[in-house]
Amino acid sequence: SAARRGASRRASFVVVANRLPVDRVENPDGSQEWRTSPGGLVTAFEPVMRTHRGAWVGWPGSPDDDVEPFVHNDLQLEPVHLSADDVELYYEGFSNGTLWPLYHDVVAPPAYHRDWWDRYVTVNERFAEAAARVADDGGQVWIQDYQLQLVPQLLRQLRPDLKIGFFLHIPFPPTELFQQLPWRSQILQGLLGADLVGFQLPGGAQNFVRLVRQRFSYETRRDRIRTPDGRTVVARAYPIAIDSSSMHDLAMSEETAARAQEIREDLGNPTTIFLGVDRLDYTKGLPERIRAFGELVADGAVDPADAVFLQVATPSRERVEQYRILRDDIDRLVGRINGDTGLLGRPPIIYLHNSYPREEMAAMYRAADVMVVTPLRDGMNLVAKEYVACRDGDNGALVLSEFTGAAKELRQAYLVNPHDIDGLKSTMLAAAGDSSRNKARRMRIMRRHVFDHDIDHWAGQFLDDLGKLGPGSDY
Ligand code: GDG
Repeated sequence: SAARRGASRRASFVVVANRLPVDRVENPDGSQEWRTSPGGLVTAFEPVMRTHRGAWVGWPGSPDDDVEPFVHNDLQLEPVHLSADDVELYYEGFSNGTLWPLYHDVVAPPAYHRDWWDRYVTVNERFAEAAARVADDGGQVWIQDYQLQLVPQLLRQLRPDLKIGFFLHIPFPPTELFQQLPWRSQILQGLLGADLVGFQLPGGAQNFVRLVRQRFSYETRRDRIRTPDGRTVVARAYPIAIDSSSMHDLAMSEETAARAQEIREDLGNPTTIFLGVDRLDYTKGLPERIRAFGELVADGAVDPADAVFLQVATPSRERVEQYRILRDDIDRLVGRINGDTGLLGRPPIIYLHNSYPREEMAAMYRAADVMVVTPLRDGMNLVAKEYVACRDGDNGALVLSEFTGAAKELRQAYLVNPHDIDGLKSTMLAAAGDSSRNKARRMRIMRRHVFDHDIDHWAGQFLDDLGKLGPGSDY
């Protein structure tokens, strides 16, 4: 394997994230190896990792597993140990049972438990110590996401020489909601340890600055905050993107074209394929969209002999109570609709609770006539951008919730309020029935945006700004 064990060397660029960008896989002969996990972040950091001496600090993905630092595909990996208790309290508990619902507009009720919080602090300390060990003098450290909001401050205490950046992948909530958090001041102080705090949307950055001003009376000017120790913290939006050209190339390959054709045939060659692709998460608006489609079939507006809804729901956070409830709700809903309105061999909804290789996802995007993305709240939503990147000709339509970050960029999508079932129904019909000319025009504009603002552009913008800030700068 490409892995090399041994003592870590110091790195001038360090990414800190809950998970390492690798998964342990078992070979048929029982041996194990690491494989780079699919997903954008690794790709985003690859160029920087290569030009700098890069390292990645994160959890290897299984509890109670002691992994030594190792090198995989030229990437230096620094594992952070999590016990089964850590996973339960810090990850499933505080991160996914408190912060995730709170930051997504409390679409599910957040739970506040002091033992979850205590463990969140302990684990954040562990990540900060690992980053402090590996970062070279004056290096740059980029911390990722809601699981690690205390790391900026903890790391600054250990290593005041570093330039520290933080990026939040999920929404930063309105101030009224954030104030519910019993540990609101600690979280804000944690983030203020960074030189640059990045958000998906300007609104999130503004919420953060306003909270800091209200709670601590720090001096703020637009996107800048002065801290009492004389530092400047900048809070700004960096809408995340995808590796558009590699996604496009994958979708345009002959293999993908053939597979897309096969998928259409397997689905009975309907005129219209509606597609949904989501982690099975209560923020994604799955029941709303399924209910709306079910009503269209029941009303006779959509003929199951002629249209199908393909829903891929990737298993997610299955040990968290709310996720189990959601899964049962969706099972019941899909079963009811297919039972009530399906024809022999033609269930209106094909529901797949599974995850697929990138190639298969690209083929589904290519096969789909209408992509339906209806989260109740979503920081960005990469699926919407991936669909756009996978289109070529003049067909294809994107139905997109107003409550996604992506809706601020993809203005030519068929925008919709996912709480409004009638609105969902009419928008899905409008998208399916629009003229090729309109669809082509909308798609062309969105495609240009997705290609001009790709993942390299995203990482470049953030790191350029970070380079200008921090210790030794007079920004
Ligand atoms: C968080 C924020 C923000 C899904 N199923 C499979 C699969 N996927 C891939 C998609 C896409 C990614 O997972 C999902 O990204 P999203 O952005 O849609 O949603 P979250 O997982 O909630 O991500 C979100 C994002 O972070 C980045 O900042 O946009 O707002 O919530 O890339 O394609 N990929 C494969 N098989 C699957 O079955 N290979």
